[in-house]
Amino acid sequence: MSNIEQTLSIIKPDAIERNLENEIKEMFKVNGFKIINEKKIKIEKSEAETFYKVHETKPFYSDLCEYLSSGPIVVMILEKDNAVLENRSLMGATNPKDAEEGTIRKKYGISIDKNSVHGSDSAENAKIEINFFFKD
Ligand code: IDP
Ligand code: MG
Repeated sequence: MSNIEQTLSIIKPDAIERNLENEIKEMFKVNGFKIINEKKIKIEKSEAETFYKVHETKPFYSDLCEYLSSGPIVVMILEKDNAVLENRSLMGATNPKDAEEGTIRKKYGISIDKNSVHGSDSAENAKIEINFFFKD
């Protein structure tokens, strides 16, 4: 049975800065994702704090929000069968050191904080995150 879903993906500042936007989008496309909507934006730290609110008690929260708001990012709505899990698997582990061959983070990630991409971790959070960036 098919389970077409949408998920939110972000190409983070470290990847945009290294001009990896098109290569990363290509990885999504060859892996069967459709880019339904996208925009390149720069967010305020306060917006990053709202977006990453689930992590507010973590020691890295402030640095994480500082980082996500440090430069341009590309936010995208990706669509595919089981998009949420499929995207998590294409992204690879949070720490690029632990990411498997063929994943985006293995290929492009620099470190646990500069790991090139964000992806929603559940269908429920995907809806919240898509709504956060694409309200209308
Ligand atoms: P995810 O991006 O794989 O879903 P999360 O645990 O949701 O990982 O963490 C959100 C982001 O916070 C990560 O992508 C990474 O950039 C950063 N992060 C997670 N754990 C650490 C850490 O231990 N030190 C520094 N940054 C971290
Ligand atoms: Mg996460």
